[in-house]
Amino acid sequence: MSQRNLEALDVGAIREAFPILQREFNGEQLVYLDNAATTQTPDPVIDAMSDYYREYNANVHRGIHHLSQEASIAYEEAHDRVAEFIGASGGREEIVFTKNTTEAENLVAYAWGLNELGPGDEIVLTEMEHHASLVTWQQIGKRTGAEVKYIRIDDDGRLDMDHAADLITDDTAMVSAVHVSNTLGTINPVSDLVDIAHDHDALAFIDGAQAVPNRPVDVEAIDADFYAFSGHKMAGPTGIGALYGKKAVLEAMQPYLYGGDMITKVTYEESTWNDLPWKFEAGTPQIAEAVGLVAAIDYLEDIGMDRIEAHEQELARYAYEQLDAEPDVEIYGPEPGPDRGGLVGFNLEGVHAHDLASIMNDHAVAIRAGDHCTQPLHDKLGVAASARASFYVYNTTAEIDELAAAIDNARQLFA
Ligand code: 7TS
Repeated sequence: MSQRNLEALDVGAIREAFPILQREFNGEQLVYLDNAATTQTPDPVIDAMSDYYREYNANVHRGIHHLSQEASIAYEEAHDRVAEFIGASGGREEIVFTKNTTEAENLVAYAWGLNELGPGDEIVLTEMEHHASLVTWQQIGKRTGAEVKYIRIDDDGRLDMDHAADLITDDTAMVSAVHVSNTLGTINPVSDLVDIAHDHDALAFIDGAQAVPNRPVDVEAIDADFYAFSGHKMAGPTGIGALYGKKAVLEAMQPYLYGGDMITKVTYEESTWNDLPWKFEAGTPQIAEAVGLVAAIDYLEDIGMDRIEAHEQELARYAYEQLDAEPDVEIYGPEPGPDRGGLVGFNLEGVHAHDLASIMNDHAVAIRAGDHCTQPLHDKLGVAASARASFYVYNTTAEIDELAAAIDNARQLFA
């Protein structure tokens, strides 16, 4: 991507929409590079949620009164907007709102996995799964007798697709794979994985927590049976995520949570289930958060998902090159290119990632340090922890220079 494209995105103007970026610590302006954990929230999202509480806060699907009607319409239409955003032509029936990506994984694991899996079945994951998927399917495996297998990664942090082709067989019932690794930055060839899964009549679940915020995603082009992401990683509020599911697959599934709103008819003996997606949305849902998520989607689409992707690729390349020039910095994951997303995980020799993050924090540079909920992957990399800088639409190359300066600082302190 050219520099011109980067400039085409007016980062200065974008930053003005994010009040939190003005914060200072120890007299230094915040440099927020922990976007893979959670992104910051722009004024239009804050305003939309504030308007909801000021103007039309009410419970949904149960009131005849004006406020409930307005809230219900906004809440229902939020499903349509999410469907449109990720290319789900089935509309609201294919979008279930959840708390986050983790809950979407659990919904499918409980509602589909517990009922459908048994001894002899296999669940295929990748070695770079987030705990949200890894721990969930591991437990479902233990409870059902299904065996969990892992597609290997190579030394560059890419999936070994030959191994995937060997591992996925007619015994495979579910392939669950991360779209973009939150630790390595690898963008996986998920539509190829889905094709292999379908060749063997297995279902495919794609964890899009690190993909939907940063690039155009078309779930039907990927052909995933399930696809999940979180609002708080895409300029939206916490407390809301979405599970996309193909209509026929969702229809065949039992509910996950029982209670109000997810039923059609209830007697003392029996209950029948509501239509999609409400069958999977028991109880009072995240109404304000759904309103906020729509505002976030509008905000991101106004900028353009392709431009956001280009901006992040550029920042990731810049950061990679800065860090790669340091002989004592080890970077994880593939080299910059079309299959690497907007984050860089690394370690500075002789300095624990937590100490590094703490020194950076003294300079108001916020990064993540730890295992990033990928402990088995860290075991495989041979480290207990790593540091990670992750970028979003409001980050600049100047902020990456500050990251590099803070690394210099840490090196001197520990020398
Ligand atoms: N999947 C991936 C790939 C993720 O990166 C995360 C969160 C999740 C699932 C879970 O998302 P949640 O919204 O349900 O929590 N990843 C991170 C991270 O890298 N640092 O903090 C959270």
